[in-house]
Amino acid sequence: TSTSSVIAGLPKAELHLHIEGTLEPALVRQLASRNKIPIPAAISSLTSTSSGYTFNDLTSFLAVYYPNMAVLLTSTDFSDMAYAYLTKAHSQNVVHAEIFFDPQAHTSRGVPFSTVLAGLRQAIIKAERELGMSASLIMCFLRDMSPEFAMATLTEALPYKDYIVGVGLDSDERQNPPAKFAAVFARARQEGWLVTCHCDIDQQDSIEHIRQVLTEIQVDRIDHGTNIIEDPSLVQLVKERGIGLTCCPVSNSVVTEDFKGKEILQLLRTGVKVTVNSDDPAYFRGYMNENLTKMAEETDITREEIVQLQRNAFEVAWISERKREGFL
Ligand code: ES4
Ligand code: ZN
Repeated sequence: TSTSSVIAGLPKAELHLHIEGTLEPALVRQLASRNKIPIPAAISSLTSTSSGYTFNDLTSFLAVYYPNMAVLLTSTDFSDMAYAYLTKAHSQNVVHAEIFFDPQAHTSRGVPFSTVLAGLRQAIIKAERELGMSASLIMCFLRDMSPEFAMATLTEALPYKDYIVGVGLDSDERQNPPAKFAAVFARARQEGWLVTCHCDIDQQDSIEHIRQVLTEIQVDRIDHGTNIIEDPSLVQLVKERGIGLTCCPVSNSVVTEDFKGKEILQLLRTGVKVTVNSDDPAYFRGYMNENLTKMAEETDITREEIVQLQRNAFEVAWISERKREGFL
């Protein structure tokens, strides 16, 4: 069998996926039309011959990503977006997905928190029933907004605590260190939520940010975090604690020059619980299979190691031990 059929056939868990990053251009158009609002500029400028969005860095990506969210207004919009992703993931044999959502990107536009959550939750329930999939929600705070807004968002989420498995930190990392949100994450942990933070690749203060999430925030996972390879003592720490790194090679290749395949593989071979995920698949044009295929085509990863990436994902997934045993 070919490597691509091994990849396609593997039961997979996806642990680093922004639901707002699954808005395909066709769905943006459809939701704009349904809500009788203008098609966002980045979409209307796409030519019929191009297959999708193009970017070359994080800034150019975020400049399209946030404006496109204007089409998301009703709980049905959020449900349709999430169900479209879950259907696509299911077609690639993803059996469990932990889905990031950015409530502040919606409440700051006047969409109620309850509308966002109700829609996402509805899609998850439908996917469990109709596709036999398992999925959960991770609420992310926008690090380029204030810690006060993050804390207010946390408070707003408390009535829905049981519908959210944990909290994360995303958006623009420049000048926005994890420590800025230490009090927010301390409160989240008190409330019983699990915790993860983005430590994007090749940031100005990558190692310092990774140190902060491990020692000041006490994360359970790190999103990206690939630069940890520059500091053997931090690598040792994540190994000892069994902390997972959710890496996204296709995303890396779009927002920087380097997909970091070599580093991802080296960390895997060192025994770090590395996983491979899609991040914003509609924008970066790669769902789970395409991310694993990129690793297979552009590194010397073995088939056994591809299987190990998925074993890692189930091992560091935020699920009950009973459910974990069922997957492993
Ligand atoms: C993101 Cl690629 C990336 N970086 C930071 N924040 C994000 N949110 C969604 N995608
Ligand atoms: Zn991400």
